[in-house]
Amino acid sequence: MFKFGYVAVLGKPNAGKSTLVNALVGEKVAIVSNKPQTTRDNIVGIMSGKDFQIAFLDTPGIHKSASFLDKFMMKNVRTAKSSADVVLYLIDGSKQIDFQEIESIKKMKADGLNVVVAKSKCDKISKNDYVADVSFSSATGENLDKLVSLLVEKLPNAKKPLFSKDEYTDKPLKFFAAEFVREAALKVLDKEVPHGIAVEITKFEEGRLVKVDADIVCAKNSHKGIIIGKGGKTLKKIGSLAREALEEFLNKKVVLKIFVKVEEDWQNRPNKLTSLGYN
Ligand SMILES: Nc1nc2c(ncn2[C@@H]2O[C@H](COP(=O)(O)OP(=O)(O)OP(=O)(O)O)[C@@H](O)[C@H]2O)c(=O)[nH]1
Ligand SMILES: [Mg+2]
Repeated sequence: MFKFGYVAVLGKPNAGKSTLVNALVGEKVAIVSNKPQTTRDNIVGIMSGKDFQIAFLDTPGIHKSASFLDKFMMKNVRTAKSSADVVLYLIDGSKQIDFQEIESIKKMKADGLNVVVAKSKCDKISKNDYVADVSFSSATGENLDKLVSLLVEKLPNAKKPLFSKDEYTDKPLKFFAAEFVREAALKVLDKEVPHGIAVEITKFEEGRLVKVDADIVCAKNSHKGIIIGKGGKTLKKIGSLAREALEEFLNKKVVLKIFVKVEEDWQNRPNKLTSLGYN
């Protein structure tokens, strides 16, 4: 019998959710960074097997809401949790056990959700002795097959896959252009600066070349100078990293122009959030 279903991938910021989804989908559908709160939108990543298809919902890491942007992110987590057939909860295996987190997993189970708990990053030294359903590593691939079988077991039966075999995400190319710029900014910048960034694509023209204009929107005037850097050095670095990632993704040459704009406190302005696609 064929199986199809949605699996919401939940966990704290930095637990390794996006890295896992990319590893299983086999394409980079979600950006990754060593800084928390990288993912903001729910992103569908589709894994097609011989007798199953899983539509993963990569979600933002669970954290306390401070801004309207945080609220938007946590709303995404709730939507994913309530719409999925299975919740895959990731515990960061490289971090100490968090008892509050264990309580919230118990609550999800008590609420009747179909939960698989997996411990990530098993290639790293662990001080976390929580016994999960499976321990895995996206970095080495260890136990990924076991994790997938646990999920498939819990999926509903279906007549056929919902998506075609070559589909792997629900997002348009423009979304990835914006995300790759944000990923490059997360790589190059430090402290609170990258978290105060949003990226808006103002031009996306696909021909023999792909021409992309992007605005990096930052929340404070003082951040603008940091993002541009001395003689434009930092922005150049962000631009070339983002261009390389986008070229690899699209398999085409890309001409990318980036501009930096200040929108004071955009994370707390509902209208601005909407125009940036966070709604
Ligand atoms: N050693 C090791 N590192 C990993 C593994 N999986 C993820 N990481 C690293 O953990 C960090 C966070 O990974 P992400 O995939 O962005 O984590 P996330 O849970 O999506 O984070 P948010 O989007 O912020 O909620 C990155 O630096 C990854 O390279 C793994 O299996 N082993
Ligand atoms: Mg993520």
